[in-house]
Amino acid sequence: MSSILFEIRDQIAFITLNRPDKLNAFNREMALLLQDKLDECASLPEIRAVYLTGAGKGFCAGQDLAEVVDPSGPGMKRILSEHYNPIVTRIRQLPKPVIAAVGGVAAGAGANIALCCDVVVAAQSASFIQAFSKIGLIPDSGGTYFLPRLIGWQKASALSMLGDKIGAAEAERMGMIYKVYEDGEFPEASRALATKLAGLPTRALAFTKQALNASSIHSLEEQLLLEDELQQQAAATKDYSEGVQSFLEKRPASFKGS
Ligand code: T3D
Repeated sequence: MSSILFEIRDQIAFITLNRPDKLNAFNREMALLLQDKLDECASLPEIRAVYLTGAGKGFCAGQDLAEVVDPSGPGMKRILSEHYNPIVTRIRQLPKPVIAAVGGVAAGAGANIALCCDVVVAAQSASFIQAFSKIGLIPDSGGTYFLPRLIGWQKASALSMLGDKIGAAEAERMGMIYKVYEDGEFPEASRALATKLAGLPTRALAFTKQALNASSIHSLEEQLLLEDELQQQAAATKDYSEGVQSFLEKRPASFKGS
């Protein structure tokens, strides 16, 4: 069985981290395969949203710790530069919305890969752990970038150092994630959200993502210029014409992602 399951349905790419007996911890094979699948998502125009989840009871327990002590394993340098950094970069640069559907524990790199997605939802019983300090590491996979921006410096600092386990409801309260669903509702509700994202004007969402990516390093003046530039591009899309036309005709819009 492959460590990544991949299926395209109704314009959504469903990517499932699939090492359930290890809580979907990343080994090299899984990390490289995920990169391939994200590339496929970027290149196939029929894909308009990506749904990233984990098989079984966990989302992802971060790095497979058995692999780090394996003398034939990739080693720390390659784990970051060839596994996690390219995954996070691909997710942030993918010109389509990526939803992380966290159905169980998300720890270490698993937590931070979830948090770099565009929309993060979780089941009530899911949890998030910056597990790094427990084994003498620092938060990677963008943790030191995204976490303070999501929940503020103080909470990010405390969670990174203490490695507390945060339940989904608290994560939602803190602004770490978008929404929590009851466990029974979670699969259907999170897939419905992916369906909604796939039906929105895909190019406008891509421009929105590009603007948000840039916002943390830009001055207000630079950001206003970028918004102007991207808004011109959005206004040239067919979906923009359809959005305006459907409003004037008092009917639901039918966006095609073009
Ligand atoms: O060199 C580097 O490491 C650089 C890369 C760093 C990136 C990172 O992600 S560092 C952080 C790595 N992750 C962790 O430290 C988390 C380790 N896991 C845990 O602390 C716990 O498993 C959890 C809190 C996530 C969940 O606890 P629990 O009690 O629900 O499950 P469990 O019983 O601990 O785990 C179930 C199985 O999954 C178990 O296998 P077994 O005994 O049934 O055969 C466990 O060993 C396995 N497992 C869970 N996490 C990992 C793992 N196996 C390998 N690596 C893991 N990370």
